[in-house]
Amino acid sequence: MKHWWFAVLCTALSAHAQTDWKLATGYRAESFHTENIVQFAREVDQATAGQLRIEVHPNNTLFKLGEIGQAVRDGKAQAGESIMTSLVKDIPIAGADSVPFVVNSYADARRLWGLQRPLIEKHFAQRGLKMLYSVPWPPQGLFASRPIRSPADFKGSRMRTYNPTTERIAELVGAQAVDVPMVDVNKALAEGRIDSMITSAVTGVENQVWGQIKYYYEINAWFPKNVVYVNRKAFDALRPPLQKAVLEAAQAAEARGWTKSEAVMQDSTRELRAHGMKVEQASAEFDSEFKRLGERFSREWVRLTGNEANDIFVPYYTRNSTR
Ligand code: PCA
Repeated sequence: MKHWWFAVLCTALSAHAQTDWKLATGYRAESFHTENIVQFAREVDQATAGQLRIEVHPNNTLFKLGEIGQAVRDGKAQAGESIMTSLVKDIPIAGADSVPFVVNSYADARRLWGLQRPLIEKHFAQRGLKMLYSVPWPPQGLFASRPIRSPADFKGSRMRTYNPTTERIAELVGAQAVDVPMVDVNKALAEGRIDSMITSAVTGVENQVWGQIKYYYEINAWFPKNVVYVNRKAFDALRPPLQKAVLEAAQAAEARGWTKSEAVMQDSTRELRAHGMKVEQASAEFDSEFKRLGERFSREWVRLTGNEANDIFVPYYTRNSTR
């Protein structure tokens, strides 16, 4: 039989009942992004003395990467992580970090994020979401099974794509676009379904691409970001000290994530080399032809996105980037 004090204790605790959030992500548990989210959740748990628990569901297990934004808007999961470019159909300005050859360094990427952030916050708020933080993937390089000297070398080959930028690039170079989620790249390679892809060194390492892919060109094409957000109603339902704990942990996660991304870039490039891959700069010919394609992409993107593109790129280019 329960003691009377047990009932009293339960009543006292229910004043600060535990809230549970589910956070959905499309990347593996071992991904540095996911590890960062898990640490964010741990910090929230500690700062709120267990009053807010965030359960992280990695690897598309709760919702698939492309469905997470809508699921969080609908309240089917309280929180989620998306790669920003997966939201461009609904929020075109989310694609600003995947326009090729705008950003060449983490310093540039930070500056771009500073300009993009208020717009992302606004669009998220309009859709019932609260943006928490954003962390970049390492720069996007070119993986290829054969040496690539000019964009013409892609003709008739199959290029793995993961967003509208990579799809358009495949089209512009005359390759067949093959959409493959990040977590299935190793499988697609083993099945011989792709010849090349543009992604980060760490994605190459996670998928152990060295069996089929021998070349990695450090073209630093763009620095795409993942963004972590929560359903606005779920956030508003928290008492103010809990909201504060979430925002503080989010700020720490963003700072930690950016540092980690840069460290991961270096470690992964080293690992590709250690597995016998040739890590090279692209030839001058490739570089100039590819940059021309990049310019064409930028013009198309600005036309499609309208004024908000200028809100970012005019101030961005007013101060010189490292490009
Ligand atoms: N890896 C993810 C997105 C960008 C990156 O570096 C992918 O390849 O899908």
